[in-house]
Amino acid sequence: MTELLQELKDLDVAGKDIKTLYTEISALCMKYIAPKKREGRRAYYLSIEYLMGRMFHNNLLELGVLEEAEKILSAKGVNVAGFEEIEDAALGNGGLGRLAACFLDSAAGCAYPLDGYGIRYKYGLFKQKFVNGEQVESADDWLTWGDPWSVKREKEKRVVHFADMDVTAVPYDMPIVGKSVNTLRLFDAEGSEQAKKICDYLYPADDTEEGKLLRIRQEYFLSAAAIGELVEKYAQKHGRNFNKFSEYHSIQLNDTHAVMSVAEFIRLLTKEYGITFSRALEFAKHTFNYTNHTILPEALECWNYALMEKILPDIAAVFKTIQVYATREWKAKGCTQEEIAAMSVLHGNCLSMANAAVYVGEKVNGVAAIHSELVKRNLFPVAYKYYPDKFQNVTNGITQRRWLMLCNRELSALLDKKLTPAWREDMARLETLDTGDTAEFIAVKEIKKKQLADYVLRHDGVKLLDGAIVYAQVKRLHEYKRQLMTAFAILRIYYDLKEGKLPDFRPSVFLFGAKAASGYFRAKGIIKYLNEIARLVNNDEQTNKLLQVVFVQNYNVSYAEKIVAGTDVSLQVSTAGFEASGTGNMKFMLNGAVTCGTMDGANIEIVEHAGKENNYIFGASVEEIERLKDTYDPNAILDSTPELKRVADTLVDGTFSDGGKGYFKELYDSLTVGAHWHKPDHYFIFRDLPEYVDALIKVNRDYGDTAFAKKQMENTAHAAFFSSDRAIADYARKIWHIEKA
Ligand code: 26Q
Repeated sequence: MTELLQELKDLDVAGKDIKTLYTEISALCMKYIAPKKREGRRAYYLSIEYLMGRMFHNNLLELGVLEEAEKILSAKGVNVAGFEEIEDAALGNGGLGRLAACFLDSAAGCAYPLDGYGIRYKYGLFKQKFVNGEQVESADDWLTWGDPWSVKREKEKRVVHFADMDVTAVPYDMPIVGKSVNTLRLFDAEGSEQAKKICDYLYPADDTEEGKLLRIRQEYFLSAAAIGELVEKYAQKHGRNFNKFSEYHSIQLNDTHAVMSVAEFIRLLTKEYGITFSRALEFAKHTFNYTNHTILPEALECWNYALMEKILPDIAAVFKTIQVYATREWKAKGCTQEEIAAMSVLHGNCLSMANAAVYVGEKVNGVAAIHSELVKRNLFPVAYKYYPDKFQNVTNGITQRRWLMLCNRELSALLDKKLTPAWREDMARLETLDTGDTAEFIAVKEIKKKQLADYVLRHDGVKLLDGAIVYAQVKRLHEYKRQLMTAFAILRIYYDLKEGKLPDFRPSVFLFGAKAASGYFRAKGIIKYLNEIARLVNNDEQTNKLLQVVFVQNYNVSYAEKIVAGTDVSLQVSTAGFEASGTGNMKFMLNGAVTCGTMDGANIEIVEHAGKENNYIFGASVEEIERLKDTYDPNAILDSTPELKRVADTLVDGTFSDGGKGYFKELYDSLTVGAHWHKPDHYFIFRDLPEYVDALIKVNRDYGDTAFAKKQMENTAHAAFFSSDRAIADYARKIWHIEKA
């Protein structure tokens, strides 16, 4: 890379702004990145989301020139901190999209042959700001920064047919750099105005028929563009005999959003290559795999058959025929009518994308040990009965390159000093960290907290309390994640502080970051409520040196990089059984935060590795929640616990105003009355709240001892398992059967 560094030295920077420099430096780097692909079996990741974040620092790191390049540019008078303003590529929403990005990073990093396919949305996930404490959304026009890391492949465009229009899918390739260079191929839609709309936004609202059709179009557009290409390339090489297709391809469906690719594959083989349906189905069964990311019933995609038929008659027909073949197979196995109904791809007029994925998928996996058990036991029990070998677990992971080496260079340098840089290639070496020696670790944490505070001040205009414990809950806003429970816990602490009941309380900052889906009324209400709590608490002279609440705006990958490094306590408090895995929990752990959380998702494995004694675990287990379901009475708890009632009542007693929007009353009713689709407090906030408050106070008491810093270090020391390098190796071994180059 000496030539690249020489080119950087020769670069004329005079009078150029950050955007121009970004474009030119990225272009220089791209000259040195060439896809290195070998023939043979490859895996393909199909995902509707990719939450890549900034590629600039990551790619320079992978090219091995990051620090040297920064030195060269600084010497020329460039303010390299300016590159922190580069817009994120936020073509995703949350964990599922970030997981896709981490997996691509790890596959390239470990030289596994894995390419990604997705959609090149014109606008990423909306930008968020708060006006009067309420979320205001605006378009995320990420392309104003250009897209210097992608190459448009005009020649490889292909046409995707719908009954009412043709759309041209134009690929843009983003190299994924590591030991090998893989490709993320994102398709843009060209053609009529209506055609172009397909790639405008991620998850367009689907509460109207038009919205649903647009979602179906997106899913098919991705599926048809990707599968069309793979099938065509195969045929060019191997001819019209598809016997060997599955020897060369393993296709991973990231949740159900690209399940139409199964139908497209069968459609192509039967219509264009003269293969029989049953053989095409057999080939599909050896090619596709499905990862489930949620057991929430409302997130399981069902498409109305007639709706799909309207714009994709052949695809709808393939699903119908799959149902016919499946039913034959199930009858031969002796399944009952109920069992067949439970596994059906088409029942009534509903096409179940999950059931299709389970039936056709060679392997079906959950994303953490407990989640994979629930997938078998609660979500697909019948399929598990008849196809037990399909079901696998692959616990999620995160890339240590972005989530430690890039976001926490200070801790990385300390690990280099203590362990030699060998840990960078071999994360297992973290286990040998001497966690009794906390002084330098504490010093690093202080630096990262200071940097976080500077960032929050710049972005949100809020000055964080000096020397405070930082507790953070950053993730999509969802009721099951229970940001509302944290709100109640904070109020409980606030009232206790005012009444002098917490004499030795150490200054604490509660940091939130989350976007609420645009049509999700309650999520928006929770944001407003937390912002109102922040206003009350932060302006109370009696407590505001001790307790601070900050909800940062526009939480995204780049913000997360600051927060995970500068946090002491990671809040992971979902109702047991609902968080499939969580991956933020792993990022915090790696950066030396303790987890204050429930026995849910990957938290369970985190405490298995890092030790229960080094974390703060509370709340009902999955089994207890299951037992509680029928008898749970939140109102009885409120009536017998005045401290809880007092905080819950702030939703309706005039303590806070939601500006007449009705948010708070609706939240209150969801907890005390329920709604036509659920019982009161169906995420069991009042069951877990008292234990949660105790856990938070215990953390507060423990903090400041070297024993607490040791706990934090123990988390870093046992984080190797949560590297996505390990997760990718698991997929490679259990599911894809691919080898490192
Ligand atoms: C479904 C139907 C209709 C419209 C939208 C959706 C939809 C869209 C996105 C459903 C779910 C998602 C995203 C889910 C997600 O991000 N899940 C998270 O995946 C992570 C990676 O496995 C896990 O760590 C998290 O626990 C899980 O919540």
